[in-house]
Amino acid sequence: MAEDQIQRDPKLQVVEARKEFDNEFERFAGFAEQSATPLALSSLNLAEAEAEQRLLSELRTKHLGKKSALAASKKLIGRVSPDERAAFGKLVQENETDITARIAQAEQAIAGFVEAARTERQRIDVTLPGRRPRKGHLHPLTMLRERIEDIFVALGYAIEDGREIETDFYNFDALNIPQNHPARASQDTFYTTDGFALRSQTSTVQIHAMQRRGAPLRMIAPGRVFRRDTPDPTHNPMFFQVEGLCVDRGITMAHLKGTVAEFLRQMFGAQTVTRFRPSYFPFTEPSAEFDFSCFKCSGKGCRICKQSGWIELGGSGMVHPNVLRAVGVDPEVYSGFAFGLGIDRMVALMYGLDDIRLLFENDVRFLEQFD
Ligand code: 2NL
Repeated sequence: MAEDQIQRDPKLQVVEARKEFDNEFERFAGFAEQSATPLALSSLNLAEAEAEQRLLSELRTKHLGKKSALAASKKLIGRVSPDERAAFGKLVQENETDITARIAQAEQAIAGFVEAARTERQRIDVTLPGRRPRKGHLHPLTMLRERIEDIFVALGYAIEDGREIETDFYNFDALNIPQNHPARASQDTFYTTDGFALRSQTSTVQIHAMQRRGAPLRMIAPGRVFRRDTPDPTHNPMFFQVEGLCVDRGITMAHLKGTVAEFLRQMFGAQTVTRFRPSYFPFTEPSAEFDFSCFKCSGKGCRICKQSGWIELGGSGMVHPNVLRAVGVDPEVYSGFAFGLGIDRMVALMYGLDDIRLLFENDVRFLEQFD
């Protein structure tokens, strides 16, 4: 429509604007049908309906806003010739009423639909069973370590922890391990920087504890130790150990035997019998290895104890005077016993594992069997 024509006939401007509105409103016309859910809406999903809602809002601004053709027409009312003014005013007015009503109707319908769709999306079936969280549990090595700790804490022992990298003094010298001992060789020990090694037993923790606390002292030292073994079903270069230490005036081998026997009774039942066999360790004198009656067959002989009725568990002995001297404890005043056992070996035994490496693969299918 040519500009000058509109200038000459203001009515034409109103009619043209109305045509444009009708045209653009077309897509929303179906929303306001007089049925519960107009077909035009029911085919939309929530996001689509919300998009329509935005478009409709833009349409309202365009046709009813300050910059609309309608607003311009309203300003024109005072400028048309007096004899045409009433008719023109009425036309503009009717248009405004009509457009306002139609937009409002469509807006209401679409708002109702969006509201219902949002409610529907949030609907939950409270009778549905909940999603059960997958519950984890401690590693079997941790479970056994904690059982051992509990038994010794009840006997008055402290639990001590320490570093995994040690100097030769803590790893060997203080433990009376001679310079030429094979354990010191780099074939057996993981050396890091010059003069440092990964601890090959948790005795290192006990040496630190004796230096720090002096005597008397009762403690256990559970922890990770490292040895340069080639992995096989019964060896792993990293494994877990508990060592125990009791130092006081008048401590004898009888205290050692009573303590180890009581620990094993609490571990495997009151009927458990313990036996000691003479052995040798550089850090104890005398030394003994200990066995206990098989928890499976009570000593009759079975697959677990290899028909012997006994299970070998660890080593022990009376703390060597040189060890006490190395940490500044007078062996003329104090004596002590010590013992050590492997936690991995014990877990393997108790669960009938034929390969201790399973404990370090962290395969959940294996680990979840220990729940
Ligand atoms: C074994 C043998 C043993 C010890 C560890 C120890 C610690 C200090 C002083 C004296 Cl600080 N001894 N520990 C004593 C005897 C045996 O372990 O078969 N372990 C798995």
